[in-house]
Amino acid sequence: MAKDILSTPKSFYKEFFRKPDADKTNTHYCPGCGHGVIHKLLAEAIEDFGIADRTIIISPVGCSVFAYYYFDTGNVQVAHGRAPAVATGLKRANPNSIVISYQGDGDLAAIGGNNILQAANRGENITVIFVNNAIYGMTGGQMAPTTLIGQKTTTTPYGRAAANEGYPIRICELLSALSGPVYLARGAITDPATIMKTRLAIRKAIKAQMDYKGFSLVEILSPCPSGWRMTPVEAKKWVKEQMVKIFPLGTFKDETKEREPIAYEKREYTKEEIKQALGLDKEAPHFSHSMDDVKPIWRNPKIKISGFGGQGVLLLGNTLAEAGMEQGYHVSWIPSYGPEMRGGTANCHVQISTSEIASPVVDHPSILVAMNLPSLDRFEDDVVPGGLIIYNTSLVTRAPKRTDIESIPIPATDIADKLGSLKVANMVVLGAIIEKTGIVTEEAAISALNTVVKHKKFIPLNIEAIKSGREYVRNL
Ligand SMILES: Cc1ncc(C[n+]2csc(CCOP(=O)(O)OP(=O)(O)O)c2C)c(N)n1
Ligand code: SF4
Ligand SMILES: [Mg+2]
Repeated sequence: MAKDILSTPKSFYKEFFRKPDADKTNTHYCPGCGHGVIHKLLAEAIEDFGIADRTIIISPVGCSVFAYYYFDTGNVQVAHGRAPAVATGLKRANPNSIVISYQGDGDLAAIGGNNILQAANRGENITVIFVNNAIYGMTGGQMAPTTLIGQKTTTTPYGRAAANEGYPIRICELLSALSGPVYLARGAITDPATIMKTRLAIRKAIKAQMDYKGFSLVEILSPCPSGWRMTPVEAKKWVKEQMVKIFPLGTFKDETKEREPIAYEKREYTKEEIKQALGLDKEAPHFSHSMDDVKPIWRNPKIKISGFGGQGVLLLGNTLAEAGMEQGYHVSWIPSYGPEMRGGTANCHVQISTSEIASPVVDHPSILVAMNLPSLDRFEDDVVPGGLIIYNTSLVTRAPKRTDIESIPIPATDIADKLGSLKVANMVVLGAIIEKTGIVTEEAAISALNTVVKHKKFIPLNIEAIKSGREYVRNL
């Protein structure tokens, strides 16, 4: 027995080779943290059920973000709160997989509150391990939806007050009201007896999924000594004496016996049907183009387009990518949103390539478009030697400092203003790109506009702006 308790489950890595630092045998969790014990209970269940090869564990944002260091299973890392949505996709694409969404209370009950509600309500055949430590552990101890009344956190320094922050959300009780879930239980890991009950609950939840019975969730009250500013012993005691009062342990729903297994419709599609469904069966407009005619440094260009939110940088990138696609190339386009909308830089990354694109990220562009000064300040140094910077002199008040790049100054906003709308400054720049580099043709760009511009009545003005940008660069 002692050997069993101390041994490493097979679905757990013995050494955490994915950890970037030299220390490959210790977890990244704080002493006394509950995540480690919960990981072990989960790993043991996966091993005992013999399902490691078809299990996918979803680690979200929070202290469990690095779950993939530990589990020798499939792993997917997802955006904050979105694990139930990703789990839904994974499960529906492969109903025979075992999908386990491993989420903290901030992740599941705050930012992902609606995600979990909807997945549970749909009765998705997934298992959720919900680690409730009554706080945002990873970010230093802010209040979570499950924080107790009176509990001090960095965002409730005087203690959570119901009048101000409302009451702790009881997820098991809340989900019990829905018809979708088949199994809901709450456990803890404070002493051997509760650990054994939690162990059983985890197994029951996974078994429900294996039997195609529907949505299962096990909430586990888990100590966070660092977030709570307690010793590991005090933290355990606090779970037992305080948390359990608000979050009683037990089974809240168990319909595993009564429920009929979900009968997934077996759907197999031919390649042609898939193409048809995705609209890829139609002949795409094709414009002949050869990258050989492009100066080597701009061939298969990696482009970064940056400016204020509202300057149309995303649309410009989209148009370029679409035009590249219409010329028969592989393309990628990824936008970067964020606080930029409030005054920094919004940017997008575009690649147009004769070969497959491994990663859409453009860290070192061969072409940089700077629509405003912060964009030039931020990205100038990243441009590859010999690369091109096109900058909007209407707003960029300095020339690039680099001497190993080419640059095109163009008063895009002023030209757009003369054409009647500041909004087409992006298309003026597109014209400049076309004229200077030839990476896409004007015909392909105009055709692309038909796809990317929603209101077709603006297309003629956009075309005029492209032509103006070309003309400006031709006359430089
Ligand atoms: C979209 C987004 N918003 C906010 C954050 C910052 N953030 C990182 S972890 C976290 C809270 C995690 O708390 P919880 O889910 O309870 O996990 P724990 O660390 O307590 O295990 C937050 C808000 C983020 N990474 N992404
Ligand atoms: S901060 Fe809390 S939840 Fe995160 S590793 Fe440390 S003890 Fe665990
Ligand atoms: Mg938490």
